[in-house]
Amino acid sequence: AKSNHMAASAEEEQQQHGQPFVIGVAGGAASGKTTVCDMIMQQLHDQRAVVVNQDSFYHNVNEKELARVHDYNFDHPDAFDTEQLLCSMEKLRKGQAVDIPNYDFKSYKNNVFPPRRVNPSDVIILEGILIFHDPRVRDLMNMKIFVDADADVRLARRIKRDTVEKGRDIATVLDQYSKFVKPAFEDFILPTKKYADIIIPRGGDNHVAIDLIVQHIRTKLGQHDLCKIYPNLYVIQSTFQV
Ligand code: UZR
Ligand code: MG
Repeated sequence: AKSNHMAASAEEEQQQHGQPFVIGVAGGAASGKTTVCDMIMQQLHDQRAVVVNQDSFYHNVNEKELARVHDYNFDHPDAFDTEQLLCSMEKLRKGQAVDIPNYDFKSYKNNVFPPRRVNPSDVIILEGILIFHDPRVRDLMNMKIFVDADADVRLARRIKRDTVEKGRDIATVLDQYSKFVKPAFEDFILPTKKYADIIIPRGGDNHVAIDLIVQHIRTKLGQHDLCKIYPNLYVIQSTFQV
């Protein structure tokens, strides 16, 4: 009940103070989150919109862990610096620019220079496997999307992606999948699906779902733009709504 109350207040704040509209896009690794975000961004080309990736907030892997990096669980909630993610998101919500760490998947370090400068925007899309895990992060969101894809589809995509983009061999990818990726999906990612407002089947292939989501975002943005131009309109609206 508490998180419901917080979600409602995020919504109210967004409408009253013209705060950015924050969208969370979660889902298993290689489920199509990035594609969904790209499609939303394409359709919102006339708006100030930005994507923030949870990947950017991976902890540095230290020397001791690096020696046994195949035993390091990148799919666990503790692999991320959630405090820093929260801090960056809070600033963006207040309309401040932030520098977001630049994480390198090859060196496993988050201090690649330069950091990424993210400017204040009207729509902020936060994307990542575990962004629904921490209630404080969830409470920042005005809309929560879970991208659904069957496990075999995710595994097939992941093999392609990790061999082509990350130069890994298939044996390593499969090993990591059964050791970390699959258990973490079942233990930490799938249980957060219940927090979603919208579940998109077939990820980035689902054009109807993307169209509906973009329509909703435009409606919400229209509301807060009107409030900016006619500050009294909010009072009239709320009188009728109560
Ligand atoms: P998406 N990951 C890496 O492969 N290397 C890293 O240094 C950090 C993360 C993987 C991570 C997770 N797990 O499954 C995936 N592993 O990136 C999430 N192992 O990526 O959300 O884009 O699908
Ligand atoms: Mg991705």
